[in-house]
Amino acid sequence: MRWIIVSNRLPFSLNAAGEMVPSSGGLVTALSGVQTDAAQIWAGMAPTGLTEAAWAARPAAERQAYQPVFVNEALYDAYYNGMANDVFWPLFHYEGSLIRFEAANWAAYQAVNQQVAEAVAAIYQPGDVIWVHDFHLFLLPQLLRDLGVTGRIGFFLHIPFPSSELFRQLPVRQEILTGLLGADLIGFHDYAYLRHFCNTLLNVLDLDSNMLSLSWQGREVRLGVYPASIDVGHFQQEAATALTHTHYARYRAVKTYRHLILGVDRLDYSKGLGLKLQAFAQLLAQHPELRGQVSLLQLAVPTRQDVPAYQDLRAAFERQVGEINGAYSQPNYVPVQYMYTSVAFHELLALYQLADVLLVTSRRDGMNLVALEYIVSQAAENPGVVVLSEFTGASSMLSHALITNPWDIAQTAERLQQALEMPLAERQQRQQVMAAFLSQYTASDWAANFMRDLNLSHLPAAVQKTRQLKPSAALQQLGGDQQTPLLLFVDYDGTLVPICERPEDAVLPTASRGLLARILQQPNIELVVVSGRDAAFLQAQFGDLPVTLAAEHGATYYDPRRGEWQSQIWSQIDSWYPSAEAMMADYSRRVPGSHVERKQAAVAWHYRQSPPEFAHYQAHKLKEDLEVGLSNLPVTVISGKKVIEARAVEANKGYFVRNYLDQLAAPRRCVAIGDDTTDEDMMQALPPGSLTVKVGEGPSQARWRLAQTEVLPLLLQLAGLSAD
Ligand code: GDG
Repeated sequence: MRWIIVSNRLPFSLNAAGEMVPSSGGLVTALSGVQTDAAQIWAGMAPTGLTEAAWAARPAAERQAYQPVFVNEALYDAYYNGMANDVFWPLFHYEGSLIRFEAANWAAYQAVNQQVAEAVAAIYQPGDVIWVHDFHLFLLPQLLRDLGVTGRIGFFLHIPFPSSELFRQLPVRQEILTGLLGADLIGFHDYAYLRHFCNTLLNVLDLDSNMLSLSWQGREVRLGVYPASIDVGHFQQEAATALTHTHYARYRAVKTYRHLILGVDRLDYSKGLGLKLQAFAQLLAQHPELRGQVSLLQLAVPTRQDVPAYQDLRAAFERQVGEINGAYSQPNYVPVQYMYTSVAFHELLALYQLADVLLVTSRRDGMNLVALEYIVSQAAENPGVVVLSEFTGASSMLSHALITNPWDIAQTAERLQQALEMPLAERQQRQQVMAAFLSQYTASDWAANFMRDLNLSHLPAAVQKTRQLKPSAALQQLGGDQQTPLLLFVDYDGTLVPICERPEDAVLPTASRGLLARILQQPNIELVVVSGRDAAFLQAQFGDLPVTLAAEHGATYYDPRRGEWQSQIWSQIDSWYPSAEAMMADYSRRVPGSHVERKQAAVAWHYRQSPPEFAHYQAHKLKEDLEVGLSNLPVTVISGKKVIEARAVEANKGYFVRNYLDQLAAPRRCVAIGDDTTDEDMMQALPPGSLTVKVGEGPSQARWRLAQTEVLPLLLQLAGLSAD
């Protein structure tokens, strides 16, 4: 098995000498920390300066490890800057005012995703697992499916997933979601992001999920929370090297003040650098004794420098640095030391070691790996303190950091003071807890957890354990003695007739009625229609055809030989029905568009026409109310597609079929055909060797599957008739 990792960029750039230089950034840090035995290929955009011809001349080992995608420069710009950076990045970081949506950029985004999908599909081999990363490639999972990839596809989002209130502003919201749903597993850093995603699915696609998985186009899509981590061992090992010590000594020599607060961020508005400076300025304003004693060293890594919003941000930030330094500088003391650059890895480690406090004030941050790196780089005998924004994914993991709301400047200033004054014992205790956690949860664990769940996901092929049935082969599959009479249990909606938007429109077509009449003229064949519909509806459809009708999931049935309906209910319906009905009536007053359906042995609350998110929430509440209020009574509470139903315990297709079979004197060759989950009970109740058929998509225990349009041809074949 190989892993094909796909991200926007490959994890290296080329220097002037044409050598590969590892890139920095959160995604690369997380992924390059993963230790695995699986062979890996990394696909992504070719780095600047690499041509197709130059790539073909690179060593074979490189060409096997990476699959560069060569995209036209203007197209790349529209996809990357125009769409990813000007739409998704601000939207997903709650910066609505910075969003610039343009149709041309969206077209470029689609085109580049398509190009990447084709490059990946070209190297894909059966058995490979594809792991797609981040917001540049939202469309990739479904595009890969469209190109015939049937293997496992995982998707991990490195940035937050915003509240559905915000996501819904996106003009291409449906396309993004359906693109993603081509994956078998979609992972997030934090539970809140997963929650937002599930609400969004409900609001935009009217898709219900239980936060763990959902069913989409006959496949199961799993969902999960996998906070990213770092290669802890590598950080600890490199922190102890001579190179790190050299950098440390150099910085230590020029540290003439007592305390160092460190910031390490890309110069991005999501990182809250302005808020950081305000908090630091407030600390100095309120604590004159700290002036000359504490300095903030901000490493601001250049990023997206050609985007105007980033140029403005840099100018504003530098102005703010100037103002603070103007106000508080002293000879030999610069309050804010600002480096607009990235530094070498060992130099970064030295800074982590030197700093007394790491200050992270992100306005939003998917995770923030810098905080994790700082923690594992601390010496146990004199560790520093992390002041961490509560709007980072990392704040859920780093329980013993000093958490702050970065918008509350006074609070952050106070946290800084608390960090600077924190006694050694408390610093050690906090550090110990977090370092111990991280030593058990590294980047490899992150990836292993994700991959484990991805491997558990159902492949489209695995769902097909229920095999496709050709009507002409049905009798042969059924087996048994040809003289033994046939007994067919057949569901109505979605099986004998297609599902209709309005249930009252699902009447039995005259042509179908004619075919059924022909089938029923054959000797040794009996048809039982088992449906959730009420008796009156079924009677209206089948009229005087000699069909046994089981209404309300078998609560009552009509025997054409006797010409009367018989109840199957022995329990006390009155013991629960009025209360269930009253509770549902109460909910239908609260939830617009919902209504109560009263049946003989069941009462149901329907909310198909209601505002999805609110109705979904109320449905959960109603189900709970019913379960608590009706506990120990002979009733089953079921949640179906946009319906909550309370039914007599006997109103169950499996229960009905079992009783029906018990009454028979002689054996039968049995067949059950249905499309819904309630039909699974019916299939389970049949004797071994029966023919069980699932209609349409979705998981099922049935041995066979076919399309709704093939149900009548199947019945004809079973009756020994041809379809014409
Ligand atoms: C995205 C999400 C999420 C930084 N400066 C230098 C340098 N770095 C390295 C750090 C760290 C990485 O870059 C930054 O990672 P973060 O996680 O803090 O942030 P993003 O780049 O925004 O990453 C983020 C992440 O993806 C992973 O899913 O946590 O929320 O925004 O590893 O060490 N490395 C070197 N020199 C520098 O100057 N060598």
